[in-house]
Amino acid sequence: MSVTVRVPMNIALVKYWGKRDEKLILPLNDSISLTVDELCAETSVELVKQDDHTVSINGKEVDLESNKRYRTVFNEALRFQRKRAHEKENGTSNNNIGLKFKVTSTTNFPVAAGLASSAAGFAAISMAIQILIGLDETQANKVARIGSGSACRSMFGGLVQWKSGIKDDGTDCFAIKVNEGWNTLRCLIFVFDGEEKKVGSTEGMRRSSQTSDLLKYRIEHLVDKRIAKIAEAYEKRDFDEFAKVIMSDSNQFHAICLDTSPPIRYLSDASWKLIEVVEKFNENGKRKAAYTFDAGPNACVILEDQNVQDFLRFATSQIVVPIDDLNKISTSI
Ligand code: 2P0
Repeated sequence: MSVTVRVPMNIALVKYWGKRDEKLILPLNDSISLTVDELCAETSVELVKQDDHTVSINGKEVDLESNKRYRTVFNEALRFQRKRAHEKENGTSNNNIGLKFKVTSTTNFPVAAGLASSAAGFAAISMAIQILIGLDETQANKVARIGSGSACRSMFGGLVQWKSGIKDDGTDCFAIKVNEGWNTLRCLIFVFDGEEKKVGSTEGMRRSSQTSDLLKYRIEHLVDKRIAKIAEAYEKRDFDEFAKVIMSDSNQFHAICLDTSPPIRYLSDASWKLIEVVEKFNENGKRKAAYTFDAGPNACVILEDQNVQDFLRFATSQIVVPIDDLNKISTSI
């Protein structure tokens, strides 16, 4: 049997940065994200008779020796399956013994552009496996998370919170849906650079959690308040407050990267130009657009539908490079 799912990416509004356990991928702080419906990974998973698991992404075979997380994900899923078989039938039968996962995945957005493709990818693998071998929701969420931390937030639509938990075994660490239905929200993605980032998230998080005092301050004093403010603003459809918190947290995340030793710089001159454009667009009256940047220079601008055209016109008049050359991806949330 083959199972095919389509799973969207998500963009963090209050960022996850730092792990309390690198093996189980347990974060130091809660984070909250928006699921971006139209940017998806479409993934088929089957269990077949072959020598080893295989993964193909956009037609390219993945080397499972240098991308070890896939094997971790498959082994954990099979462990859950064995556990269930044992509980149900006293360990007497497991029909899938000797079978290996065959994963075929395509994304409708550039994988190397730092657009959280791994989040959509691992969430899709995990959801397909969930259906294929019968995992419960908590198990599937864990399987996604150990593939890529932020993947556990892609398993729901709308506004999603990933709870860090405090337990060492991670049983209180999972994502939950907070709210959905702000149907007029849109997300514009500006791809300034399609190259892989110089400092990967895993290394960047490790460095920041070891050296940044600002990271500690943010976790102790700001993250929970910001998540509550985002949830409240979303509930009230208060875009002005929503945008204020999103931009503060993005800026502080990049300040933490600079507060890291050696420092990490993810934003480029183009990113800064975009920040200036959004700040200028928001200058008079209430905020109508919010930028947020992950571990790379590409921008995600969140706005309400009625402001998209105005923003694009304004941005085109401000940015020297024609907007069509920026690989703009317009999508709904
Ligand atoms: C986030 N990022 O909350 C933050 C903001 C990047 C900046 O989650 O090591 O690929 O697999 O847990 O999930 C990127 O990190 O890292 C990320 P792992 P992941 O979206």
